[in-house]
Amino acid sequence: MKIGIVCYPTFGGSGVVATEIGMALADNGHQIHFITYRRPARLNSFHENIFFHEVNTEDYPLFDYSPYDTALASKLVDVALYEKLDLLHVHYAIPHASVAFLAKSILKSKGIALPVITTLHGTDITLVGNDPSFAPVVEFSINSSDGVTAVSQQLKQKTLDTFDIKKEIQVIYNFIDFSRFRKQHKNHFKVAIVPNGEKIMAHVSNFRKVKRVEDVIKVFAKVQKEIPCKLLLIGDGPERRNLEVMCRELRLCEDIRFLGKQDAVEELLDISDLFLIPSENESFGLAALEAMACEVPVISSNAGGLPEVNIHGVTGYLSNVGDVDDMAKNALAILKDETLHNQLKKGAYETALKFHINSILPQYEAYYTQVYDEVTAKALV
Ligand code: GMT
Repeated sequence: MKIGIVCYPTFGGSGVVATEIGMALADNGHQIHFITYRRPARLNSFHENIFFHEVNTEDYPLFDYSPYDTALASKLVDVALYEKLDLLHVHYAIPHASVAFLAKSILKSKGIALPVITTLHGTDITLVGNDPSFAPVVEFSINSSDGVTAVSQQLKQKTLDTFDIKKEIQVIYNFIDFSRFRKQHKNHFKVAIVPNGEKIMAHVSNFRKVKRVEDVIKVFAKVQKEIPCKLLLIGDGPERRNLEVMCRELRLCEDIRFLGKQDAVEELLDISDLFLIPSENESFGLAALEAMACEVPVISSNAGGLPEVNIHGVTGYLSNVGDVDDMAKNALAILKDETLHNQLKKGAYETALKFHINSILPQYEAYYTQVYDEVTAKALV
């Protein structure tokens, strides 16, 4: 199939998932056209089946903000027409689902039916999408998509609870590529970070408020009082400055390393003993899954879809949002008991296997075929 993919090209989870899907589909022989304002972060090598179409917005003195939506819609029409796309898959509803509807309507006026699938990722429903300034457009554009997927059962339910949805939503979970995320036993790297054999706790995110990274530091501060350990904070975002101040005030700078955005996250997960993700809201928690694939148990909140990924007592432990005492208690229980730690490492890896790319990708391919057949049949009537 010739598939157009629209996503945010950043390190955010939706962009990562979109890029990984596109690259895996290209390996399976599909022709993939990424359409976005910058080359996606994880799209860093040449592939004969992958094409990238950059969306340029014209600067004009009248605009305080360049009209990206209009430029994207025009580019979608152009790519669909000249590359003869069979299907368009847009990731993150805002603004991609409504822009796809506009492009589809323009193409329809030219006698072309372009099937559109929207994948809902999380904050496009839970945080940004239900804001009154976006909600009517989000609801309309979800209902106007030919196919809709959500990355967890909880996100599907949340979408149905929040909006008046007339479409069937198909749950297709996030997935993991084990050729990249796996235990690699690079102990020389570990020796450089913890020369005295301290335990390593890690957190990966884009440091937005919703991630509650301050809880990661609070948990670490409690654990560190009882056992020698270091904390790796991987990623960057709006909360970083506040977090740095917090580390200074708690006098923890020596033991907490802000590593910024990293391409090879798997190498840092590989040397970690425990992963923390205490989010206020998390539709799935791809970062937790990546840790689990590297055999790292997870301490998380029980928000959103996290209980579908981090299985309490099997892959790590869940606590209520903000309950840093419980999270610290669980972290200490794991780090002090080697037998429990090994048991949870095994549980984390075995659970991650259920989200293997080889099981999840065929679900997308089958759904593409189903939606394509439905739209084509309707167009013939
Ligand atoms: O919140 C992020 O880290 C980014 C956000 C996005 O949409 O870019 O991630 C969401 O999508 C990921 C991929 O489907 C999910 O694994 C994350 O759980 C989800 N984040 C939230 O719901 C907060």
